[in-house]
Amino acid sequence: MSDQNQDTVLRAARLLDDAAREARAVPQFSNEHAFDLPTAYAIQRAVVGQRIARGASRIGMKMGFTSRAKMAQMGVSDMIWGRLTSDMLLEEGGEVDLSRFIHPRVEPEICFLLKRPLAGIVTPMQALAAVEALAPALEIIDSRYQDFKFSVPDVVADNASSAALVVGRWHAPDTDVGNLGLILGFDGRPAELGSTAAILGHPIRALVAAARLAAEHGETLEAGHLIMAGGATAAAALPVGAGVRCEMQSLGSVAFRTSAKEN
Ligand code: OOG
Ligand code: MG
Repeated sequence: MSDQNQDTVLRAARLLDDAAREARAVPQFSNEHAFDLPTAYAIQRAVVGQRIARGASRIGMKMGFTSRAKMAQMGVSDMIWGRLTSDMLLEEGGEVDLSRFIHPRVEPEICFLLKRPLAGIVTPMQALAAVEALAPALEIIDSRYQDFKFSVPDVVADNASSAALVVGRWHAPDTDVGNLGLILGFDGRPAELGSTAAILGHPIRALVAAARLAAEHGETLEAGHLIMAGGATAAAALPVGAGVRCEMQSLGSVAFRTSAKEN
């Protein structure tokens, strides 16, 4: 990487890391000057590297834009991925402090826990054979960009908007999650309805894609890692002081509460 490019990576990484820590939106980095996808992933690596230097550890990978609902909501058509770290994992059923976020949204996902490493081109059967357990999950996303607007390189640099995740009860890996109805709601009022089939036709395909993309970037999905398959529905803005619950057919529910106070 050229010195100039290296400088862009470090500058963007600092900007995005500060924005996340201060819960303050920043202008899209691509407005200032265009950068390509490899540079975007290098920025993401540097952003997460700063968090790891402060004591967080890597716990897995998230997939983004694996459903049409998400692609349509955000106006993009490329699959992306991001890095999950220990500071993002929140307690199921707990209270989430909204003051740490800028404009948080929540979306229903499936989470896979791996029992062995996975990388490269694998079949859905091979991917499933590496799964220890799977669970209904909620991802909290929070773009560090103003108005939650970005280009694909922008959102990749911003670690795919990832902010936090809450994972429900684990189920056996052979549990059929191909087409499960789901309802995401606030205080019992439905906000989004959908099916796990919206995730690439079957959520296991998100794990197949994660293994391929990891290898393309010189990474491996490790035993013990959590892999988030991507939102099955559009994301919904998180209200303050609300009970947030997603009920998934045959998997049960995953829930948390939001604090009463915003920024
Ligand atoms: C980007 C993150 C996409 C998903 O599940 O599709 C994502 C965003 O929507 O801001 O997490
Ligand atoms: Mg997501």
